[in-house]
Amino acid sequence: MFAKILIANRGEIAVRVMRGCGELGIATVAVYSDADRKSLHVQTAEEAVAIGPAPAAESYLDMERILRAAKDTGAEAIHPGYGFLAENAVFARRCEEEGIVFIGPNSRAMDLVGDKVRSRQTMEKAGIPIIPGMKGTISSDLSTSAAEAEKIGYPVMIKASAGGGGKGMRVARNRDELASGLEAGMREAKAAFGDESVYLEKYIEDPRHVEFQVLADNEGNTVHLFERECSIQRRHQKIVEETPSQALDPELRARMGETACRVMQVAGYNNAGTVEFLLDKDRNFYFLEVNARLQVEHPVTELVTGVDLVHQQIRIAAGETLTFRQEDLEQKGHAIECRIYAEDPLRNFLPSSGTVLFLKEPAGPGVRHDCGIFGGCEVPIYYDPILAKLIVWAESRDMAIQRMLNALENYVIMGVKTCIGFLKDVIDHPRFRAGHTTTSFIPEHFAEWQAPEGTADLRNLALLAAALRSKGGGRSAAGPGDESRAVPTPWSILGKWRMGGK
Ligand code: MV4
Repeated sequence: MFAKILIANRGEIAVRVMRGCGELGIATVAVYSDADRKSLHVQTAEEAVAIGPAPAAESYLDMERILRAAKDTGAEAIHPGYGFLAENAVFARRCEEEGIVFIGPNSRAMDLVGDKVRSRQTMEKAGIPIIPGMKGTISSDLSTSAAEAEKIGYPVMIKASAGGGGKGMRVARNRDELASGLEAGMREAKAAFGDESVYLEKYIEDPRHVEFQVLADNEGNTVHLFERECSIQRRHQKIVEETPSQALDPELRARMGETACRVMQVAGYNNAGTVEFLLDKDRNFYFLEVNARLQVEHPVTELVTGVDLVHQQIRIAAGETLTFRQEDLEQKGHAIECRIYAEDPLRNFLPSSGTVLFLKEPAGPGVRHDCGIFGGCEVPIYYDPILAKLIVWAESRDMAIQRMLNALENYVIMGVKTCIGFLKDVIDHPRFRAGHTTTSFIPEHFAEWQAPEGTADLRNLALLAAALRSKGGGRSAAGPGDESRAVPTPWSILGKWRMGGK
């Protein structure tokens, strides 16, 4: 087992991985940019190495700086987290060359699954259900494309070959829409990926996005840890995830899980990975892609299966074999995750930065908060705006929903704008409560969402005023029932507030 691991990431995932290392008795090394000098992940690790200025390209994406930090501190392995270099096969190879263990899949498997067109072809050959579509990429002239589209049958989806995350995607329901969709799709693909090539697939109407967590050790033992329902997305960004999915029954779950394991075996994959599927209203599922990293939403799987995925990643990377078989794994209860982003819902979810003036974390039975911030820390503008994840577990989905709403109600972040208010309305929505949510749920029901005016904001402002005053007044904020204290506190101010602002 490793004695020391370097975490090549920042924010909540770096803190979470450090916690996993600490539980295994492994020392941790943080790397940080100038903007993150005082951040939580730096304070959490035993050692910390500055790797450059704020821009990610000069710090968290600088492979040689990170490798140098690992060698200088004697770290035997690097955990990449998600984003940054997590799915960069060149970095995985550089680690292998330097004799440093990359905690993730081998670089050959990463190359294969990272190439959407190549992995589609590989999976089709292996009999994995893929979305019906054309071979290779489209030629530019319309008549050939139109012939391809006729063969597939409208509606068709235009997709960027180099793409992902929905960039360059267009739906075409007829030849006219195909012409305009191809033009727009190729232009967007060129701008986003420097590669305008696109291909056509059958458009799956209003699908669910269901993914399966897989673990594979270096001996080829492969298991799935069931599904995650990820259909609640805003502009291809997942915001709420849960497991089990309301759309699966045991038979469909077993078929999809077995398929996910087969995808990973065909890809020669090892370590943790996720197989993404689209599920249509007739219970047909189609392979979409493999995510060769630990996902943001991994905690819901951990809460329902009792398996710590970071521990498993580290053990597999250290050469250990899985200690459980598929039949040993089961889902218990229900888990829901809300992603807490520093975004301003009143300004079209524009990223928000600044100082966290006040943080009140949700807590209680079945409440997990994977958090990358603390009261007083800076939220820089340079990186992905995820601040934390709020995850709940309960015996039933209805209880998990109630627990999540209570937790969101008791979650206060002052100083930067967040999507907490938006999340409350999503979780409380009748369609969510009923489990009737596909990928069209947010666009259809929250396109014009506005934060409810009124006490919530005023309440938070009262908290902020008190927090600032108690910070300035030199006396710590008193708890409830200390109204007599000189320094006004959130509680003393709130005591005068009754909901409704009377
Ligand atoms: C599709 C699709 C429907 N039909 N492909 C989204 C990004 C990438 N993960 C693939 N995605 C999709 N591919 C076909 N042929 C639906 C999605 C999709 C989606 C599309 C629009 C808006 C939100 C979406 C969320 C998940 C998946």
